[in-house]
Amino acid sequence: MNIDKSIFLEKARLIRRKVVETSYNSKIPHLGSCLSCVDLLVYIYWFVLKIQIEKVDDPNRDIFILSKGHGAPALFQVLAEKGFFEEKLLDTFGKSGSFFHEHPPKPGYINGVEAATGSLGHGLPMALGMALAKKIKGLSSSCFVLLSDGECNEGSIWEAAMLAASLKLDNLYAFVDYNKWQATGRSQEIMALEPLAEKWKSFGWEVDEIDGHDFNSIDNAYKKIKTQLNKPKIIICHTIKGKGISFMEDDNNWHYRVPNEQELKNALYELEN
Ligand SMILES: Cc1ncc(C[n+]2csc(CCOP(=O)(O)OP(=O)(O)O)c2C)c(N)n1
Repeated sequence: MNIDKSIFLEKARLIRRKVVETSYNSKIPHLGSCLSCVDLLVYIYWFVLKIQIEKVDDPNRDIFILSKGHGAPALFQVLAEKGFFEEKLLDTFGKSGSFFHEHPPKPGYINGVEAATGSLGHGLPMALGMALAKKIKGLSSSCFVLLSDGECNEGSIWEAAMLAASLKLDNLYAFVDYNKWQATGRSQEIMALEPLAEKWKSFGWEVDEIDGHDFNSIDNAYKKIKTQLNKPKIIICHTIKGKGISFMEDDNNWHYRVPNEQELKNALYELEN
């Protein structure tokens, strides 16, 4: 089946615009972190997940967990755009009493949010448990998780990596948003991750490594690893923190900074042109 790349580009640009506006309005940070994973979220939600929004509690739905929970502003925009809830609810983002905040809350408060994340290192273990439950129940659906590179410093990631391979969980898929930065510095300098692909391979995972902003590369990698049986799968996606806005790209100040009025205007201008 041929899939329409223009949907990917159009949605990614729209989500980026909304994420920047939300950060400006709410003064909530992690803009660089959100922008680096927008393309992956769009690919996963528009082209991979099998979820009927009118049946979000269907036991045989696919599950997505945003393990890098600080990317929640991007996830919320994607969920709204997919119709999981009224977009208007996002006007409460960051406000007292709202469930739309810096990180996803526990399930039951926002349609489509499957796990509370934000404490890094927990999304993969949770997805593993859900993937195992699907196998035990004989369900055909899968679990997907988005990790960040700094998050791969967490021991819980590697414990889950070992167990998932040992359980042959071929219904578990991970994507790494490998933007090479953490909160305060370069990932490789803080705790060397490389050779990352070889590490996952040696833990028993099916691995591919691609440009995480290129639709065709993501699509080809996903279609290829999908055919692999008896192994969990991971796609290491090389990304750029702040992707899409020239003055934010690869500038880790945008981990914590929020745009001022002029920067907002400049960013929106770039996303229009
Ligand atoms: C267990 C844990 N420790 C520390 C933090 C604080 N924290 C939030 S974002 C972040 C940096 C994460 O870097 P990375 O995982 O590479 O994600 P990026 O923002 O670069 O996409 C940290 C340390 C956290 N959320 N969880």
